[in-house]
Amino acid sequence: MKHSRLAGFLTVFMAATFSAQAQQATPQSDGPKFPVGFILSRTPNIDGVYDPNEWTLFDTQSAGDAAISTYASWDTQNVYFAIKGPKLTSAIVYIDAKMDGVLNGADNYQITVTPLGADSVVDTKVYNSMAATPAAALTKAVMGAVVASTTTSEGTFIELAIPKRGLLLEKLEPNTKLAVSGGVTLAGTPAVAVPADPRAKMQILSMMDQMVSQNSLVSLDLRVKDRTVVPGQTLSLDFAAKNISGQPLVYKNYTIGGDPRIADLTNFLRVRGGTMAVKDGIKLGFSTDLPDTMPLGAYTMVSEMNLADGQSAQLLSSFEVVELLDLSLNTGSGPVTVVTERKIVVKIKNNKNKSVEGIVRLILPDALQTGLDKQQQSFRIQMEDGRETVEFKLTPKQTVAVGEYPVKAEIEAESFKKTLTDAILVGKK
Ligand SMILES: [Ca+2]
Ligand SMILES: [Ca+2]
Repeated sequence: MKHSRLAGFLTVFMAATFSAQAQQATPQSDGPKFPVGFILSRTPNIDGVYDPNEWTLFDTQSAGDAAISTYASWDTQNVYFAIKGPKLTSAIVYIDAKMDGVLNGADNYQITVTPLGADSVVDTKVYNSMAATPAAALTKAVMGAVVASTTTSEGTFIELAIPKRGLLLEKLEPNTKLAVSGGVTLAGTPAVAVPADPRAKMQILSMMDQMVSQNSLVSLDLRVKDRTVVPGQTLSLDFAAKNISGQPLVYKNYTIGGDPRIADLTNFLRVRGGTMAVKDGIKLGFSTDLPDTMPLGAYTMVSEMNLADGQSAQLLSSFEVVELLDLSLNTGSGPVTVVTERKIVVKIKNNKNKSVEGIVRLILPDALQTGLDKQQQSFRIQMEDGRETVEFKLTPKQTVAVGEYPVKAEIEAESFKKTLTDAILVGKK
């Protein structure tokens, strides 16, 4: 690795040639401080295991000697909550999706997790307009929530994923806001709820894809062209650090790399220390080729400047790894009769920043396969977010028996391969 002594406003463009190195996690206690109420985009592993690289803390309450910490996270598909505390028997999360009051509108959710442990059940109720009691009860299936919790001698940790459709949200994106609060029931007799009514303590959370620690010496900034990437794609970022302290600023080093969850999958760059003149700074181009096996989800890149006096400034920037293609299979509605034509449609969206070519194969039971106009078709989508519709025509032969038949569509493009399944009903003529 080449070390550069950076004097003045120097731009160093780094090709993806840096060897990957593991990065040490910064202890949260004396690490950089981030503004409260902003939630960074990260996809946590809902396994009941606490990992500080998955969560943003937004509330702490005390329960006797113990602390109860409430965390949140988000990605384009889900909002996530976590609660860490002493031994608990249940947890509750309130969400006011439109932030217009917890008893106003049909956007008010009470999500209860009970009992805790392997048999955790999520129970969701919707509080409706002007009603203090739940107007409707949703099951876990309707809400689509997923929960995991563990209790050890140290206490209980709960992780909860709530899909956007469960909250009737069209999109989750930067600057989406939700009013939320969390509460728990402490293990023991009598059962004590902390706080008594979490709805009195709603907090507004803003979804962010970038966060900078609070400090008055250096401003960290980042430009990223495309935060949504697919496995195998190159992630390119332009970092900038500027001295805003009013006097020459000595720094020990400046590092850029993936958070500890992905540190061995991304490049790591360490720039040796130096001095930034007043109002002067450093610009760094950084790129990293994500492996084809890159796990899907939202992760962060961490850029950190360690200053001479032991302080550090940190910038956390999220990116989300999505599948190469978004796909859907539509076999039409209602039964198809023999000797009539039915369109079977595969819709494809390209999530890559380059053109993608592939093949769609339609696989039906033998009796139906011969009624297809084509067995397979190729497609090519030039642009990112470009869409293509691949259409097959099925005309069941006279001899096909009435009944339900499985339909499979195999889609292959580059190293991506996926099979969609549906069914088609052949009815009486
Ligand atoms: Ca976890
Ligand atoms: Ca409301």
